[in-house]
Formats: sequence, C-alpha cells, structure tokens
Amino acid sequence: MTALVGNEPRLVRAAGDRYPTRVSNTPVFIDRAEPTVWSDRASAGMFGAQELEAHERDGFVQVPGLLTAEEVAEYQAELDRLAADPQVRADERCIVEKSSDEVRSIFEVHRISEAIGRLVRDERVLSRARQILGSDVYVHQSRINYKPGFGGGGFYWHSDFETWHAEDGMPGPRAVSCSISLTDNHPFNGCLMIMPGSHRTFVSCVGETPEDYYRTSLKEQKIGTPDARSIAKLAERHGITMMTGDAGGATFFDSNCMHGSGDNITPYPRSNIFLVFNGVENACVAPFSAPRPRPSYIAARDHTPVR
Ligand code: 6CS
Ligand code: FE
Repeated sequence: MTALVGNEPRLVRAAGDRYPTRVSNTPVFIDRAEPTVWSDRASAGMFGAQELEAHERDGFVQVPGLLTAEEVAEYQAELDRLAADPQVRADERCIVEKSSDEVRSIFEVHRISEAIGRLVRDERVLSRARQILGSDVYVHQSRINYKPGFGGGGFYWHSDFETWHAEDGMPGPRAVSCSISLTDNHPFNGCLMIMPGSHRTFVSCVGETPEDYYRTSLKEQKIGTPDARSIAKLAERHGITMMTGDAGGATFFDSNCMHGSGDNITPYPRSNIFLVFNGVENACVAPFSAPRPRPSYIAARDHTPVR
C-alpha cells in the first residue's frame, strides 16, 4: 500500500483486486476479464439464443410485455399503496428526493411487499437471470424507483458494479439487473440510458468513499461516478441507447453497463421495479474500497439462492 505523497497517484489496493477503484487520483480503463452470459446459449429458460448473444454483445436485452396489462395495473396500485403507507415512509429503507419530500426509492422491497416478492421467484424473471448468470442466483438488492413527474431526480452516469465492488464487496461482474417498467418509458420522461458495449470496460473512479456514504449517495451519487473525460470517451466509442417502451416491459442489463438517466420534468412519472440478481459463486465479501459494508437492505448479506 502506498499513501498519497504530493501529487503522486495513490495506489492502495487490495492484493489481487482486478478492479481497483476509488484508490487513485487518475482514472483508468480496465478490460473486463469475465464473460457476460455465463451459461451456454442453448440453456433452458425464457431467453432465446439470439437474446443471450445480444446480451453478451450489448450488455442488455429488452423484454417487451414481461407483465400483462392487468399485472401492470396491480403493481402500479401496489407502488401507490407503498408510497402512501406512513409506516413505509418512516422506514430507513424509504429514500426521499433531495429537493422534495416525494419518495425516490424503496429498498429491499421484495421483503416489504408480498406481491413484489412473488416477482423475484417468477419464471419470467428468475429463469432469465439464471440463464445469464449460469448458476443459482440470490437477490443482491431490490428497489422501486418512483421518478415522479415534475421533478423526479435522475441518476448520474455510473456502473452499478463499480459501487457494488467498492462498497459492498462484490468480487466480479457476475450480476444482472432486471428493471420492470410500470409506466411508459418515453425519451422525455427520464428513461434509462445505456452505452451499449460499455460493460466490457471497467472505469476505475477517482476519490475515496466517505464514511456512511450511502446516506447521501442514494439521493445523489458523486463518488463512484466516472470523471467527464472517461464518460465522453466511452460515449464516443459506444454511443447511447435509450430504453424506451411500454409499461410492463423489462430491461435486463449487466452490472457493469455505463448507464444513467435524466431528471423527469414532464407530467408523466417513470416508475419501475428494480431487481438485482447475483450469482451464488460471486457472493459479496468485505468491501474493496469503503470503510464498512452498507446495510443489508441495500446490499444483501444473506446469499440463499432463490428457488
Ligand atoms: O447504490 C447502489 O447500489 C445503486 N445506486 C446508485 C445511485 N448508484 C449505484 C447503484 O446503481
Ligand atoms: Fe444504476
């Protein structure tokens, strides 16, 4: 370990860590060593071979109509109920927007809501997560993102894996997120944007994780987001794709995709349920670049596979 001396880059990294981040004052691009789809293309599940190939290539796949119209209505009602429940609002798992008292996110929502808990075990979701990760999976994180109209806050460019590696101790990028839309995603209401192919490059971020950083990062993340030049370089290489589509559709995306979303100033909310699956062989250890692991409602410490 080397400490910061004058303007020398700090290189304090865990021995054998392939993806050092938040340890240096110069950003670095690191090539991904691991595959993105871990099972063979003919594995049993709801994804076809071409979709798995697209996931390997782009780092994401969209599944239109994963939920039926009736289910969308049911889950929308469930989201409204949760946001209005005083007990949920008082819970530490409920995050409000930085500049209003509107609900931004509710974490560990598969444990709070029975209906959302069912979704985790639903074959339409689970079989696909297993195909991608090629193993049994457990839920690393779940949340609702409300992104209400007239001011729902965005999420600046980041790789989820960067945060999960640094703050939660996720060893490698063998995790996949499933974002299920409960509202229509237009180009103008703060939809998810992904740089296709960016999942093959790990962008090591500058800075250092502050103590209890999750208390502010879930409203607005500053550390663990790449510097502007790195983002520009990646965008030039890969371009940016907007995840538009009707309510009920889902996007599966790799943990290391460079992604983000803008604020929503339109009248139309952009709400989704967000489920993160991690491969059981990639269970989290001690954080690679943070003083302490985050609470288990943000990053699960129970690695029991979903059955
Ligand atoms: O903290 C997390 O786990 C997720 N939330 C944010 C704002 N950034 C990283 C990751 O997507
Ligand atoms: Fe993210």
